[in-house]
Amino acid sequence: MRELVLATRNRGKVRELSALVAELRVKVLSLDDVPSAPEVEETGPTFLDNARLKAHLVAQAAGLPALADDSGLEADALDGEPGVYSARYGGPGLDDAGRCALVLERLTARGVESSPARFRCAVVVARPDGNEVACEARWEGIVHGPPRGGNGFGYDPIFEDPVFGQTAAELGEAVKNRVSHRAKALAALALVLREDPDWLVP
Ligand code: ITT
Repeated sequence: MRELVLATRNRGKVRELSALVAELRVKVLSLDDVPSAPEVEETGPTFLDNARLKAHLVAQAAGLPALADDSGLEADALDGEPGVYSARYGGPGLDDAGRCALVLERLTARGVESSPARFRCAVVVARPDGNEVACEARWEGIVHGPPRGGNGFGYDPIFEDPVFGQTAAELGEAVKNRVSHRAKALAALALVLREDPDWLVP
């Protein structure tokens, strides 16, 4: 069976990606299976640059295809913040709840209670020989407080889907995995790979 390394240390992503790649019919490995995988400095200016960086470094280290996701939240009223800094917004002392609180504080500081926003996701599958497939997608919604819901991770409790009227943390994983930025990027990737099933193992 073909093998694919999930190049992420975020447990929320691992859970979602594992469900989303099921249709690729690959054996999924984690970074724990690749002890030589380097810590990646996400210094790129875009989600796509950072996803590329992660996927190629891990594919090289593992000698296997690797899938990386770079993603984050953009709030219009904050000029696109937290953006590519989503994981480290506010510095290393904050956890997910602290970062959600910081977004809400900064909205208040700008005199608004809510803002149009989107989650964005770039996914890249890289092979050790340097070839790659990349896809991007977004999930439009509204950021506002107070945080609601106990599912998901990251900014899910403050991101409301306008169709469901619920936050991503209230939706539950089955629904989120149909409508999210990550779900749509993975669906596009699956379409590309389905066209060329031998791409993962040339
Ligand atoms: P890896 O680099 O190891 O994959 P990371 O958490 O550092 O893990 P990113 O640099 O891509 O990953 O940062 C993504 C951050 O954006 C993540 O930590 C969350 O705070 C936020 N985020 C991304 N997708 C999200 C989602 O579906 N729900 C909630 N927050 C999300």
